[in-house]
Amino acid sequence: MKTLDEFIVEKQQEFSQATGDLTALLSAIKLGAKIINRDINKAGLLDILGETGSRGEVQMNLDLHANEKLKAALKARGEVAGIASEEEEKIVIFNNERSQNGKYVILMAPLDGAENVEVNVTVGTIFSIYRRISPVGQPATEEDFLQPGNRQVAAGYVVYGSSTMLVYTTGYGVHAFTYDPSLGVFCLSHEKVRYPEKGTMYSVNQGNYIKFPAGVKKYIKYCQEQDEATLRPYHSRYIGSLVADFHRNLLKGGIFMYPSTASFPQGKLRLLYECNPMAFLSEQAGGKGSDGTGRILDITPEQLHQRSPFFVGVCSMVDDAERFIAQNPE
Ligand code: P6P
Repeated sequence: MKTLDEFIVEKQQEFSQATGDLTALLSAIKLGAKIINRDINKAGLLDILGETGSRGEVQMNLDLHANEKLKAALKARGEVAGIASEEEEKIVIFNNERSQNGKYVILMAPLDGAENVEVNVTVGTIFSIYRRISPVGQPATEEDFLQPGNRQVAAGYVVYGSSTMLVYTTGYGVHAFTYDPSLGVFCLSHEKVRYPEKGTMYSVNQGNYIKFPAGVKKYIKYCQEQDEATLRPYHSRYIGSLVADFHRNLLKGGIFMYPSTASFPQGKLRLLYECNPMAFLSEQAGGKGSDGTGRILDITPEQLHQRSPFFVGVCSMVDDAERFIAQNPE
């Protein structure tokens, strides 16, 4: 059994700064994950469910609870100069002296799919880590957060499912750790996770079908056709929780799609703290992350909470989706 801490120390030289930064950063995320894991497991017994008004989307109290726990854990680490969060309108700059000397900024979705907790369905935490570009020793600025996804130094997620797992990459492969609550540690369970060569699952909310772009509709029909040579029809699997759908597709081979829809003309998922980290992980596992026309990680962000259409998973499946979209321009 190898714990996350032991694994990180062993691999520390692979992180961009071999000074123990990754250990500190992931330790803070690990602490936040343990607290969130504990609280969602008894959410029904605590007064942390229920909806609160918010910008554009219903926020669950649990979302806000997870945000506060992760923010506190990260603020306590001198390596983090500030965070951006799905639950925060603006960037949160950590103004204490230690944090102003922090070299990293973190973007996060503290509890993606929180609405699923009420019905006991898997949810997740997503994080994305960048080296700041503003001068160390001064407060972080918004430019630190609006970097293209190809500048990430680390990214990962925690999936709170039948077991709780932390999955991350620093650009040297994808590694997964399963939480052992009896010991309070994350133990290495999957080293260098790779997508299967071929995928047989597609994840999309078919309820939006009528409003999808023509190319997406044609690709979905392609997934449903009978063709043994290409293992079709694929299985349709959709949990409605990005981290859960992504994690299953990573292990079993599939594609996740959230195209533009009538309700979300730019797509629903957030570029900075949902699409970019998942695309980084996907590429590191031998897959792809696309907005339907090009590499997600090459998009230069303009706004903190901007959305993007998202196609992520096995290379050949994302290639097929892009091909149908290109052949059927709107
Ligand atoms: P829909 C959860 O709200 C989320 O942000 C992702 O985790 C998930 O993939 C998507 O939205 C589900 O959206 O519109 O299919 O319910």
